[in-house]
Amino acid sequence: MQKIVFSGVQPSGMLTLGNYLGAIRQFVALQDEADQAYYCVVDLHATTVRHDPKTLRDYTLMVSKLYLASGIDPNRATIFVQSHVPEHAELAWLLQCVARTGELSRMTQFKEKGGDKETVSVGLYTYPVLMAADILLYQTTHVPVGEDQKQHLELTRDLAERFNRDYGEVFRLPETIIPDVGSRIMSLDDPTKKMSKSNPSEMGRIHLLDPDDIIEKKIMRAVTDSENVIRYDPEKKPGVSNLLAILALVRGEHPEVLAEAFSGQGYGALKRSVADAVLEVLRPIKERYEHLTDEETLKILREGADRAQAIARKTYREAAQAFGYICRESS
Ligand code: ATP
Ligand code: LTN
Repeated sequence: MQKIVFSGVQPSGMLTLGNYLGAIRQFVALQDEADQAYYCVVDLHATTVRHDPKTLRDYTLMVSKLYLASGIDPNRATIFVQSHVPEHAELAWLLQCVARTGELSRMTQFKEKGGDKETVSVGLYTYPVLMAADILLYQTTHVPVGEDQKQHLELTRDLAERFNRDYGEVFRLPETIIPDVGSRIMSLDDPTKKMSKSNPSEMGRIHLLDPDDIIEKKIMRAVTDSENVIRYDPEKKPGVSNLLAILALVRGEHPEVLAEAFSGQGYGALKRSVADAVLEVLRPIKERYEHLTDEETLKILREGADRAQAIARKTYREAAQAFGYICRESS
């Protein structure tokens, strides 16, 4: 069976070190292993909360460039913008008629983003169904994501299974790939919360394009604890463990082993090593980003959308036909 990888990132802000270590690094590794890899900039998802149209356009281009700068190769993977392939919204509608309000009400991310308020958009509520459509359109076998997306992937499998059972075998059930370490990089100023690109606190996150001195400052000021003992214990020592996890990921080592190596040293030494490692891993990304033009990025996105749409259209038609919508053209 072919290995088909799909994943997406929202253009809802500047990408963070959490996005890179939790998701994008896996995207780069998987483009070589997979028979097909699709990496989408999910702009339809980014409009489920209040947004500024101009900022959305800027971030859409910026995230696309950061995909390229991080090492995603348009010759090995298909990079595209979600709204350029309308089948995503079309299949989402069909799947909204398969999904149940009960299962969407149980989505923890919806609740965390204010789902109890009457003023949140209907799009925020149905967002996991759009995500299922993204994945199922490409007959995806593997979806690399961070820990926070696990529940959405379970819903995707449930919807695919229900559709296949009730209307005929159209969709493949995807597997989730979540890294053991790095699936949840925590905020630097509040290590009990996830490092998130849309959180108002700037000091909690490292942007991939932050200048070196700002990165150093954010890491050197990271919240730890008063014990001054280096130990990997995410429950009891979330700040120190987060720094160890970041260092381990960047160096390709284990956080427990690193903790041993740092034993007897203070938090200052650990922070210095983390800062140096992060600066080194981000340097080539920043350099490549500077050299990418809007024109060449837009060309890659157009070609990506053409390739993606050819596959998406085929799956959508199969699903629509199985569901009872008659075809406009004879296919
Ligand atoms: P937002 O703050 O707008 O919700 P986000 O920073 O959580 O955004 P997404 O676009 O939702 O980012 O996520 C893109 C990918 O990055 C997803 O696979 C997600 O699981 C992963 N990811 C996001 N934040 C982290 C983090 N702190 N640690 C590890 N992975 C993360
Ligand atoms: N919901 C995800 C982004 C996302 C996604 C996808 C990830 C949208 N569609 C399909 C994997 C596969 C998020 O907020 N991180």
